[in-house]
Amino acid sequence: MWASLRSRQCAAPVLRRSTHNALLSRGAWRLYSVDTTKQARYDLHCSIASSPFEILSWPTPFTGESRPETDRGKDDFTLVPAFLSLSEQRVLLKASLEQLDKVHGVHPRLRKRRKQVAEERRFNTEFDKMYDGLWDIFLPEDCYSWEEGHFDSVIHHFREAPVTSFPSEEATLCGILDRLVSLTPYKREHLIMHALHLSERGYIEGHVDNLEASGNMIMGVSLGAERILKMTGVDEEKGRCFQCLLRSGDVYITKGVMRYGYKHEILQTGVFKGEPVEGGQRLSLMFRDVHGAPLKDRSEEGNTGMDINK
Ligand SMILES: O=C(O)CCC(=O)C(=O)O
Repeated sequence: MWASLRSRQCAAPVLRRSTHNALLSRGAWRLYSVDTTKQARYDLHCSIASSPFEILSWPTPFTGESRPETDRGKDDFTLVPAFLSLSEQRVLLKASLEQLDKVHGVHPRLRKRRKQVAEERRFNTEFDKMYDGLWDIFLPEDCYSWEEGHFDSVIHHFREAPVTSFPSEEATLCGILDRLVSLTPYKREHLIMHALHLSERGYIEGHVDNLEASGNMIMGVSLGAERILKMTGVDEEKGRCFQCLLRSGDVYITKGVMRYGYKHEILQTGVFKGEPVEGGQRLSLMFRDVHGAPLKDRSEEGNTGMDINK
């Protein structure tokens, strides 16, 4: 069922007949990252070392000046580094892993293995030091049953499940979801959510999400290991390629040209600005708007978070 979210086809024909051009032309978003702690913004062509973007190829070089042929699509990719605090990440990760277990069930053999791991961790005094952050929540690879990915699938070594609601939505989790939804121009009831857990060996090949299955926007929340998101232009965007380093707690949003005119890909391991990115288990929570979703009325909103969608 979830394969239907994705396809390898290029998107240009739909761009031309897109009903979402109104959104594309609003031009309100930029290909920048917003650092919520430092209030910093990085443009794609920003050369400072801490920028989370790396250009791999771009036909018209950046000069620092804004030019339409250089800037096309820049408004359509946003990265919000460190949007979720560690405690928020922990709550969301636990809930998402619980949801995956609920949907797929846990084989008795894996239950036994998980018990064994819990015991080992209880008696390992080094464990707390070794696994700070989120790593006590992820279990070793052999505690999960992974899908290998069949021949036409773009995802390999993963577990995936739709999320209509979480097994238990207490106030903290609801607050986190509200904050995430506040980054989008849609209401929660108009967003399709799913959780995608990649094993250490897991990766996602370049693809454009199925045009029929959802609308103009895709938002991803990264939890766990650092991974590289590679964006490669197709058709009119061919020749443009950049990558973005996703860390735990980061949120990225693609729409318009970046949604329809670029393939997105999550690498297993890679090199970002000359530094190796080792990979590891990662869980992403993905949000997509349903076709025809109305934009929410901003005047109705409470102050739930940061609005990057102006
Ligand atoms: O995990 C991600 O960030 C991307 C997921 C993805 O490519 C997909 O669900 O189609």
